Amino acid sequence: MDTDELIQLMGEATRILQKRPAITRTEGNILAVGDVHGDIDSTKRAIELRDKLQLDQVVFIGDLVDRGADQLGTLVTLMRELVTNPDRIQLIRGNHEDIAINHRFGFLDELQSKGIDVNTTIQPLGELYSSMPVATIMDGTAFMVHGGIPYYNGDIDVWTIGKGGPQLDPIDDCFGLLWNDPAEAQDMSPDRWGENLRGSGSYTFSKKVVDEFLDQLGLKYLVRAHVVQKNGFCWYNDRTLSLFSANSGRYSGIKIAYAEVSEHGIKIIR
Ligand SMILES: [Mn+2]
Repeated sequence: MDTDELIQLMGEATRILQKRPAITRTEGNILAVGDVHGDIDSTKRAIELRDKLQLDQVVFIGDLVDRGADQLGTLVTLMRELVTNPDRIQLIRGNHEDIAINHRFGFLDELQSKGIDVNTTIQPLGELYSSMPVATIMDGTAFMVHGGIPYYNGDIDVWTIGKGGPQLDPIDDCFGLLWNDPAEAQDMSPDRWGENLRGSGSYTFSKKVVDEFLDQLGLKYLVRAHVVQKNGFCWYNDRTLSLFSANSGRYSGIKIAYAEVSEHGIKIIR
């Protein structure tokens, strides 16, 4: 794939994602996928599993690029599927769908090494990221998001949260959705909100926050990603499922997991 073809495909994907709200609605039976980080085999397998299990959609919950063995191939695979079968795939933004993060964690280097002109690609890549929804809600069932619950004090109306720009900033209202973690993931036990070892404006949230947030939205589960899981998944408490779906490059040895999510509940899929 050359630079022109990549920019063309990114434009087509951006136009589809721009029509979607910041927080989408998800219905039916879906396959939720955690971080793939450039693992093209896991990415293709997730799409195949959607079809084999006759699910309605595959929902990638962010961190599509950086670190892995074939990040360009992974993003191209996802964009082609989006363009071909838009009703059967969702791409939810992770904290690595960010131009500044891609500078530091490998995606821009990989593009350059594959002969892509990074200078002309940066702007359409940023537009792609800016067009991505930041969470999805399955009514009565689950809030699905890369990081977790954004910091709030008092009341929160998630429907007012907007999409982010090409680079995420802690003042963006979607920042916490993409960066925050359950307190249990960092062995912390704050009453509600705690510091987050990732720094940069991120927080950890307690089970009390999870209960309050989900109950307010009439949901049962928080389905998120963002943290490496040796076994591919982890229940941090009875309502928070964390998924990790990459095992290429530095993540070799990880036992990948996905999750089938429907109104009937959650089932781990290998
Ligand atoms: Mn992440």
